[in-house]
Amino acid sequence: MIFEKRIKNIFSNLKREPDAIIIKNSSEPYIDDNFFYVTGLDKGLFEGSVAALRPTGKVDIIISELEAESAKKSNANLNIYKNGEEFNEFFKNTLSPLKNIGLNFSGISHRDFCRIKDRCPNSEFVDVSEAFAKARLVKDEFEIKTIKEACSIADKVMKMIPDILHEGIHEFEIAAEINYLMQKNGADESAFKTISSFGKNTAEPHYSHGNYRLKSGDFTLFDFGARFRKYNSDMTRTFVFGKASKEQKDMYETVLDAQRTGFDAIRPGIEAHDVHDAVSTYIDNTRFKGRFIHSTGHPVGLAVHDAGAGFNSECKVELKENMVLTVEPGIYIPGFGGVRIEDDILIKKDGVEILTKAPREFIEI
Ligand SMILES: [Mn+2]
Repeated sequence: MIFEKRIKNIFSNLKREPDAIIIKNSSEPYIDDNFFYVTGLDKGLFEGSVAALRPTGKVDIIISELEAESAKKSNANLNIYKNGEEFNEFFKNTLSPLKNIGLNFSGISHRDFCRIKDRCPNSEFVDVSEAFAKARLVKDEFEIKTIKEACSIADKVMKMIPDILHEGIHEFEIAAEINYLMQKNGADESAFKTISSFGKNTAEPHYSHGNYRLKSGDFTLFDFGARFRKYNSDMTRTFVFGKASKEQKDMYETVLDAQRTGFDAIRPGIEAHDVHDAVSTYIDNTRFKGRFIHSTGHPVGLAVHDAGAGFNSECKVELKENMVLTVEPGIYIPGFGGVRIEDDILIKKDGVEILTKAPREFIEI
């Protein structure tokens, strides 16, 4: 069973095995995505729910009646409560025998932590967030298949964008189209707030969208992803609307070459910063030196920025087969505009498989 394997793997990342690991969801948006990682559930909200993981790979979940039907799709042992009293009863029974409890310090609310501490005055608590992160970096077969679906939805939508752009359209209109088209093509929702920026707004890497209207000669930048069964994709393309200037074309070609440098550098055994160093050195050797102002990429999975890692010059994560990450160099010139090209890749034995396939060559619309 795939989830049993995931849970055993999480425990194997710990020097000292706790008696159990407790995942406790708060309310939206403070839901720990590890809950879905260990139960395999891909529908439902599961606010307030608890998952207790054992070193044997078994998992108990405590959920309200409201989500009992959804939870049955998991192989977990279900404890369904009808009221607060029953919840407390289950919670106490699960927790009271535990001397040593692992918690995901990156995913639990402070209030929940205090409550658990109150209920278990004699237990010791250890942070197991790193163990979760480490396990989740390397994707299993099911995860890869699901991420590929999420990538193919985003891809399909990216390919439609040039046909829907026209002079005078607002940034927010295209953002709305993108979100609609992703859902229409099978996404559960957008993976994060869609970026649709034109003109000089493209120089802000995390701009979302506003009421700017498209003019001839503008850069247009679209950064979005689809969420499919809780797994995400994340991709970016930059086009020029109308005829490009030489400067725009140069920026684009430099970013594209920098991305290729990144693809070529990636293989199992190197450290993430090696990829970033290769890409940033490439850009810094051009006249766009210093204009690449973020990390080269990040892991993608149940979270868009998965496992809390960003691949910058300090990141010592060793790259392994079956990791999924983005490669997304960019050049940003304030007051002028920016170019970013972002794709999701799967690390293979001898290099990369690019999962997002929309054309990467320079496009004038
Ligand atoms: Mn990204």
